[in-house]
Amino acid sequence: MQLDLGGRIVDLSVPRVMGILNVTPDSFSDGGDFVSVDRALRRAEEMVDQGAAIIDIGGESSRPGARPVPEGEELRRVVPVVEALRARFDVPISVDTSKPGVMRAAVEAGAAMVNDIYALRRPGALEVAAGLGVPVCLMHMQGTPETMQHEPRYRDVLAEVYGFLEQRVRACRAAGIPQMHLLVDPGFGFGKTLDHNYTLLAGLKRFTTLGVPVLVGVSRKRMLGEVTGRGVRERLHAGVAAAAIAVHKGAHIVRTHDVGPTVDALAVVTAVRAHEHLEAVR
Ligand code: 7PM
Repeated sequence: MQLDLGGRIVDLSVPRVMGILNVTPDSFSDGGDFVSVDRALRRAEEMVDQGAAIIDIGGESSRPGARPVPEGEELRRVVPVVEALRARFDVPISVDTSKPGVMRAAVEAGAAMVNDIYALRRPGALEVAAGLGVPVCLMHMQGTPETMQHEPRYRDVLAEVYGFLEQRVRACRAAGIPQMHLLVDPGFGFGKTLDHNYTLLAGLKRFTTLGVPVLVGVSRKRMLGEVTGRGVRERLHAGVAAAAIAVHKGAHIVRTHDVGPTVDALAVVTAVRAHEHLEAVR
């Protein structure tokens, strides 16, 4: 399996790491200004040096309970960072957004991929993404970021998330997006209890039967905190373990804040996989 990101072919027969680059406001800056662009560039450089194959830029926090960000605000945060990154590094850029206007502006500025937690369900997103001609990651979410953690419910979480992604792949194909431009993601933490999240991780192999690359994001999430008792800044080791398990169960791309440690863990999984193949022919 491979992914064409603006002419750079990413070979997914080995697992790849997508580094998370948040350009949401903090106490130093509200995004878009020199300080935040400069800081984003330095963070991106660090992740590229650590082996990130893709940098995912997001300007809207999708944290549980988070409120939506106006489009103008999101554009002001994201577009200057895409342009600056594009000018300085060769790494393919993904834009983490659900807004068609932001998708279009980011791709015009040089982004090679769209990562959408709404799986192109927001009005106009499917049509715009199809017109852009770039790969799209379709993520499952039950509810919206504001409400998703209020009693998530499934009859059969694996079957329902799988069915949703299968439908979204079909809708995208019908809208003219080629299969080779689609990725799927079960959306860990997006309208899921602890039990739902681990059912999905344990059963992840099933998603590979959709015939498109599987991307996962578990980095620093509550599902790690709940089994370790650790706060968000202490979840590195748990996240690396979960990333290794996800890849062992078939994930092609791991989206993470912790690129270096994840790259090392995936090298071990890849070595084991090579020896599974050797074992099969011995
Ligand atoms: C606070 C809590 C801020 C959680 C941000 C988050 C995913 C994603 C996010 C994912 C894909 C995070 C999340 N998670 N996109 N965007 N898959 N494709 O932990 O799991 O980064 S936002």
